[in-house]
Amino acid sequence: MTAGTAVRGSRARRFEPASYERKWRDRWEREGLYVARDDAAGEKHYLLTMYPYTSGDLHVGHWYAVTGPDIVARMRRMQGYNVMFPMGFDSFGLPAENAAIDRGIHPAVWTSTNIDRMRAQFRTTGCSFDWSRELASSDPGYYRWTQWIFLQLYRAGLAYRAAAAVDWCPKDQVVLAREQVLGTERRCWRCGTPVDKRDLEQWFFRITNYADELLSGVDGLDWPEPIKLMQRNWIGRSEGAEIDFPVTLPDGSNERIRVFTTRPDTVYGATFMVMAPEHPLVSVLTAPERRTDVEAYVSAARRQTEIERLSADREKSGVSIGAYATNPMTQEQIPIWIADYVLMGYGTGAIMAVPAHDERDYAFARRYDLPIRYVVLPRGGSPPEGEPFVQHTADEVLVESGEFTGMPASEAIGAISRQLADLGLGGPAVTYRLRDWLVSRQRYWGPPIPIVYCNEHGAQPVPESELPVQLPADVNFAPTGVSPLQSHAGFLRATCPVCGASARRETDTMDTFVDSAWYYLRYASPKNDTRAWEPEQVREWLPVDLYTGGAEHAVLHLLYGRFLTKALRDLGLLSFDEPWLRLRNQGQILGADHARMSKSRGNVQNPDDLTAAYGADTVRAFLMFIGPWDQGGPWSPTGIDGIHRWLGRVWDAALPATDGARDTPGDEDLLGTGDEMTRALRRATHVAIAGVTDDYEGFRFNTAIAKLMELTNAIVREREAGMAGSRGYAQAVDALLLLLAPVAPHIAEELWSRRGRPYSIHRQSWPIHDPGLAAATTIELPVQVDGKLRDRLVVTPDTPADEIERLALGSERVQAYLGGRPPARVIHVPGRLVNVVTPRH
Ligand code: ANZ
Repeated sequence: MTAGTAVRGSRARRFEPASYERKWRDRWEREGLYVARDDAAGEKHYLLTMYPYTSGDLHVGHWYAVTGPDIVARMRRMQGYNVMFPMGFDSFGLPAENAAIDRGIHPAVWTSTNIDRMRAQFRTTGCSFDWSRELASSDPGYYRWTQWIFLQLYRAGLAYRAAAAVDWCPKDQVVLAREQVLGTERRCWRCGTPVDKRDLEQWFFRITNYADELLSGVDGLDWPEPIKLMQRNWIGRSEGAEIDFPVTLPDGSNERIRVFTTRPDTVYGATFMVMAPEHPLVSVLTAPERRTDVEAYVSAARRQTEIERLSADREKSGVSIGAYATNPMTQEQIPIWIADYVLMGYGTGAIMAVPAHDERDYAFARRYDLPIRYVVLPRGGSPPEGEPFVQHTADEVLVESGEFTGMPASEAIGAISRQLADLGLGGPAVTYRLRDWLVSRQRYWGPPIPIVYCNEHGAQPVPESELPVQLPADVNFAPTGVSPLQSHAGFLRATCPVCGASARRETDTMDTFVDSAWYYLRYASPKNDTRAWEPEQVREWLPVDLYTGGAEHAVLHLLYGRFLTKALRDLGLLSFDEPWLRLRNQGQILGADHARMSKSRGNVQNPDDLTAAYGADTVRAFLMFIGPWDQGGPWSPTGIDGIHRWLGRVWDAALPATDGARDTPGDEDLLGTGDEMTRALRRATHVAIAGVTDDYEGFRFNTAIAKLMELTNAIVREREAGMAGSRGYAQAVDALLLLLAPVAPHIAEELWSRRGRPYSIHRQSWPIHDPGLAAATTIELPVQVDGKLRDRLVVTPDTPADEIERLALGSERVQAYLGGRPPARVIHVPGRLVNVVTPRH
């Protein structure tokens, strides 16, 4: 329909999102508007948002998470970038399996039903995902390559099997990764059940080989500082020395107990040693008469958690093993104890105890009456009474420390480490809190680990040509504590790739974090069925330029992906060091009661209902307007109406007016100063272009929308002043629609089309702001008397209205017409003109 025939209030003129949103989405999809082409012109821009668990319905939080990056993706396309913005599903893992168990349906069925529903819901958000690249981690075409990656790591010695005391959830009947054990109460991350310990053969990835590079690489990343700090703390680098303490075994042979210490300067004060109860030398060294006590202590310690063992206020306990080691500096024989405050998994699992300078060693020495010898003191100071001396400042010196006596402690750290190295008894060392990544799970719904066990040849990798090791569908997956695959005879049966004899297949599956540690690579060539990724496409698209997602993945997922990238690089399979150059985290959308949205609280907002009532654009704009995107905020049920009204105003402003009330031709004559009047609008337009672009780039969507609202107001004012027919007006409306397109893609497309502009608005060039126009520091305001131009005022754009009216009335020329009488009226159109109406005679 053409504008001229439109009738006010007719159906087609009304702002009714339901009448066009779906139409445009279908067309975008049909025409592949957002499909990323490998060979397209423009600088590549790979924008990725974390793929979701296939948990069921999309909630408002999903909408919130994806709309932000979608805005940026849409702007980048209009700026001429070749954008890839893919989406997929994290469809393996416990959530799917547990839900399937609860509902009695197969995980595969449950998962694919959810994927279909979630994909359809994602489409209603209007997000510009490239669905041609969709992937799901539970698809054999995907997990085949997860298994392939496992094999590459295995061959490189980066995947290994080891017995480990692992955290075990008695409810889910599954081994947990260290990170899945939450809080000091050590509860399962999924079900909150307190976690036990069990000893099992497990598969690990050797992430600790990369501890140093994972740490130093953090510095160069454009990530939020709190996330970078969490990565650093998780890796937990500690500098010090390793020192060997010689021991003689009962059979007369010589051994050494290696310790890690951050205070090699205190070695002369090491009056006893403490080993972790699990230390392999404990049983060898224990004197026969101490064996019963030691064994009882060891088994008690194993039942405790790391947190309990490390807790500072707990009374220290331990037992002597009846053996002695030699302090390598004093040559004294010092007794060896075991105590649960020393952990096997940190440093070397043994310490030199320096009770004079360490709180825990001090408490232990007091309890068991072991010698305490002060070896570091403030210059000229004396030992404190009844407590250890733990400060470590620049002004301390060594005492009773042989040739090092009198040396500043800070210097002695290096000097003693060097001397120990010269003696072949250790040297400077660094240790990390980071542990190797436990990747095996005794569950069904994950990629089977591609290993078989042969009686003759032990663990053997499945040949790559036999991948994928398919998950059989016909299993009983009720949780029993062992993998359901263990009772599947067909799955278990395998042949040894070395000798061809029958072998038994590994039944553990991989942690879902393995899937998500490489999915960003798969999007580059998602359909390739001969390789995990096509090197050429990976070179073109990777690394990811901008990654977005929840801050809850600050440590694990992000660290695992970084590790895998580095490991694959070292295997010659990738040529970059970091997968995600820039990271932004969205905040959380809370319920109207300011609490986390949850079904049990009944404060969950269903995006489907909102979309049906208001349309997707309103929901998107509303969510982005709640507050800074990285902070989230509470849902306010009233706010959405205001946003909806704003889009209604955009609608009215963008369609040619037909109500005839204001923009009659006579108005233009009356005002007579069209050029000056559009100058203010032009300025408002260019200010908006600059500000909105900058805000989108900085993820400040709320302030971007505020600026779009200001521009809308400026346009509406212009229309009310009768300027809707001018060229400047049309340009301002076009600019508004272009700037609005990333936030509200449907209404922007609909209005663009109704204004006769070429399809699609999402393929237009991003408006470029003219700093000269935006930066005008003063404006000229025409001053009329009874509609005729009589004077001009030069003011700043932010001069208050009453001040402008005062200046206009104070003008000599205006006063000449008023002749001392008060005016009948003063009409002030902000930014455009002042018209003084004289009283009638
Ligand atoms: C002697 C010493 C003297 C120590 C002194 C401290 C102060 P961070 O900084 O956390 O790395 N330690 C080493 N391995 C341990 C283990 N497996 N379990 C429990 N404690 C262990 O801490 C390193 C310090 O923690 C090491 O330095 C060691 O005690 C202890 F005045 O060695 B220190």
